[in-house]
Order: sequence, then C-alpha cells, then structure tokens
Amino acid sequence: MTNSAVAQPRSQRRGADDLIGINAVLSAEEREIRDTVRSVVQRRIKPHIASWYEDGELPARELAVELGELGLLGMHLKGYGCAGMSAVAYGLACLELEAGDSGIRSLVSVQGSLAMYAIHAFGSDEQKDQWLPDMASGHRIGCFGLTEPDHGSDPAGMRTRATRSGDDWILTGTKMWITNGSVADVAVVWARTDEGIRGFVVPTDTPGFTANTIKSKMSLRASVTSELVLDGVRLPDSARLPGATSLGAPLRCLNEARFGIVFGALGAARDCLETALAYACSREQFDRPIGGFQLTQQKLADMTLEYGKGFLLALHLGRQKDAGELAPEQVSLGKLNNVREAIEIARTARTVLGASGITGEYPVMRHANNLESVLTYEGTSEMHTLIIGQALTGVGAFR
Ligand code: TGC
Ligand code: FAD
Repeated sequence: MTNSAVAQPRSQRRGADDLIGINAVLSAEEREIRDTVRSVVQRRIKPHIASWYEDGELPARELAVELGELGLLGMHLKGYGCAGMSAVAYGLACLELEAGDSGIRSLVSVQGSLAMYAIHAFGSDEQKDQWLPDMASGHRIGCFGLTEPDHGSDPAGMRTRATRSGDDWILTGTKMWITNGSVADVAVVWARTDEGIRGFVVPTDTPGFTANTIKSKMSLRASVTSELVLDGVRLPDSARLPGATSLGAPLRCLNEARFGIVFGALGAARDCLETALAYACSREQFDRPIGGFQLTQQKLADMTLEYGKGFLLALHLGRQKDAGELAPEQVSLGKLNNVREAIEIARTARTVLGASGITGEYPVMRHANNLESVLTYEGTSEMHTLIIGQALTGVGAFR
C-alpha cells in the first residue's frame, strides 16, 4: 500500500463511482450538474419508467417542457435560450438521463444534438430565431430524418429527393426509425438534390408530411420511433439549411449525438451495476449473501472495471472536445467501447439477479434491451469499427 492510500475497514462497502474516484476528476460545477440531473431522474423518471416501458408510451411533450426548464435541451449550444454548457457537462447529463432510461436520453439527444444542432450549425438567422428558443424550452419538439428503409449505414445512397419547383422545393421520400417523429413539430430532413445532399427544416403540419409510429418494439419502448412519409411536400427555399452543402453536414450532427452516447451508455451500465451490487448483498443462497461468493465478486469487479475505464475514456474525450480537439474517429472509439461494454455489464448484471433479472421489477433487462438499439443507432458497432480501422490504416473498408 502506498503512503497516500487510505485503508478501508473490510465491512465498509464502496460504490463503483466512489471506488473509481469519479468525484476527484470532476469540477465542483460538473458535480453539481450531475447531481441535479441525477435527482431529477430519481424523482421524475425512475418511479414511472417501468410502466412507460411496459405500455410502450412516453409523455414526451410533458417531459420535453420539464427538461427544457432544466436547461437540458441543446445545453451545449450557445445563444437562442440554450445553456451554453461544456461538452463534459452535457455528457454527464446524458449519463444521468440514461441511468433513467436510454429513451429519455434519446429524447434529449435528438432534440439537442441532432435537430437543434443542425439548425444552429447550418441554419439561417431566421431559422435559428424561429425554431431554437422554443426547442430549447421544450415547447417545440424536433426530429432528424437521415435513415431510410433501404439506407441505414449508408446514408450516401438516400433516395429522398428534393427538386426545385420555381422558387420552392418539392420533397418526396420516406425516412425510417426516426426518434420523436410522431411528436415532432419540426423535422430536419436530409434529401438528395441535383446539387448534392441538402437539409430542410420541415414544419410537420406541412401538407404531404405524415409520421407513422412504429409499434411492437422490444427495445427503446419508452421512446417514440416513427416512419416519416414526404409525399410532395412543398417548401420555400427559406426552409433549406443554407450552411449544409454535402453529406458532411448530417455526419457532423451525428458526431454530437454520438458523443452524448459515449457518456450516456455508461448511465445504463451504472444503474445495472448498482442494482446487481445491491441484489448481491441482500440475496441469500446456501445460507449466505450471493455477493460473498467469489464468482459473483468477479462479476462485480469486472463490471466496475469496465464502467470505470469507460468513464475515464468518456471524460478524456469530453475534455478534448471542450478544447476543440476531438476528431470524429475518436468519438467512434468512445461509442464503440462504451456501448459494447454497457451491454456486457447489463447482461452480466442480469445473471447476478437470476430469474428476478428478467422482470420489469428491476431495470436491468430494460437497459439491456435498450442498449441493443443504442448499439445500432448513431452508427452500428460495425460502422464504428470500420471508422477506427480507416483511421488506423488509411484504407476505407465500407464499400
Ligand atoms: P464519406 O465519403 O466518408 O464522407 C462524406 C463526407 O462527410 C465527411 N465526414 C464527416 N464529417 C463530419 N463528421 C463525420 N463523422 C464524418 N464522416 C465523414 C467526409 O469528410 C466527406 O466530406 P466531403 O467534404 O469530402 O464531402 O462518406 P461515406 O458515404 O463513405 O460514409 C461514411 C460512413 C459509413 C462512416 C457514414 O456514412 C456513417 O457514419 N454511417 C452511419 C450512419 C449513421 O450513423 N446514421 C445515424 C442516423 S441518426 C440516428 O441514428 C439517431 S438515433 C437516436 C438517438 O441518437 O438517440
Ligand atoms: P443496416 O445498415 O442495414 O445494417 C444491418 C447490418 O449490416 C448491421 O449489423 C450493419 O453494421 C451491417 N453492415 C452494413 N454495412 C456494412 C459494411 N459495409 N460492413 C460490415 N457490416 C455492415 N435514424 C435517423 O436518421 N434518425 C433517428 O432519429 C433514428 N432513431 C433511431 C431510433 C431507434 C430506436 C433505432 C433502432 C434506429 C434509429 N435510427 C434513426 C436509425 C439508425 O441510425 C439505423 O438503424 C442505423 O444507422 C443502421 O441502419 P439499418 O438499421 O438500416 O441497418
């Protein structure tokens, strides 16, 4: 033991955050933001999430306003009623939200990092004034339509078309798996034009626009997922995002949302780990707590290690982002690792709970199921592996 190490009495239990020393690597302000979001999730989400999930429903409008009041929508953006917080603060908020449920973090990610970010980064002053303050307050909900039924990992192949008609544009096509789609007031829609890929800000009450809710999901049940149909949607040129001039624009938005997931997935993991730890300390078999068996302790130790390593990676990437030095392929490192490990933690935690682990009484199976979507959306694990491979070798292996 080093001189500076503090010995713990054997009977004293320490949580994973404490053991890793997470408080020591966060500023007082970062800890305050984390604690505030954690207590909101504890009070507002945790008591209801199991039934929202089971019923496949989310009071998205109500929650959006409440999250807006807390300054969590577009919280890393500046101006237009946004909180202008750091990337690390945003990441910590995502982590706490996802400890509630991935669907809650998704609501916030899509609103702030995809729809609002797209308008903030590529929109005209008029578009920003028109949409961002109401989106920051949660009074208007946004969605982001990139994926199509036949083009998920390869958005460059998108078929949705925007064609000029006098001074207007006509949009035709279908977007698939769109979070917040059926509750959105505005959809940021990406479409192919004769000049390349462009983005459009589409009020969802525009004639020809329909959103159909996707049912029977076994994952992300406390999240609205929709198909968007654009059937000859006529828009003025002022609805086009003037700063978005290629596929690079939507991909830049993805960097923002993927970054939130790097932290967010660890929230789901932490909730699973804490649940497993509490269960292991109270559940008895063979006349002793199962937490006293070496095999259970190995699971708890391994989960803590991966959670801790993931947190330190997320924090490092967050600090780099705040310094303006984060490259997209580094975001891929974080998303690939942290979602992969979060799923592993959720599955291991499930085994610690035995049969109880499969019920909705505990959050573990819900998190595990949600993380299957998180592994796929915002770039599948295979896509992030290939992005890292390309960065390492200089050779793209996508096509
Ligand atoms: P490629 O030729 O490599 O690139 C086209 C242009 O884009 C630039 N670029 C990026 N720019 C910023 N950030 C990035 N991450 C970028 N990646 C590429 C690139 O430099 C190029 O620029 P330019 O100026 O030369 O035109 O494009 P590619 O067609 O080969 O595709 C590359 C690939 C496969 C990595 C990309 O298509 C990809 O990431 N695919 C995955 C699709 C995806 O992630 N979809 C997510 C949809 S949104 C969602 O899932 C929301 S989930 C809800 C929630 O978040 O809660
Ligand atoms: P595909 O691209 O068809 O991939 C199927 C499998 O093939 C995957 O394992 C993939 O990795 C693999 N594969 C594909 N190409 C290669 C290759 N070159 N090499 C190796 N393997 C490959 N999209 C939005 O635009 N907006 C949203 O708000 C949104 N929300 C979502 C919410 C949920 C709950 C879900 C599940 C998805 C959401 N998506 C959204 C869509 C999501 O981004 C896509 O599902 C994802 O990009 C993958 O596309 P796909 O499902 O069509 O799979």
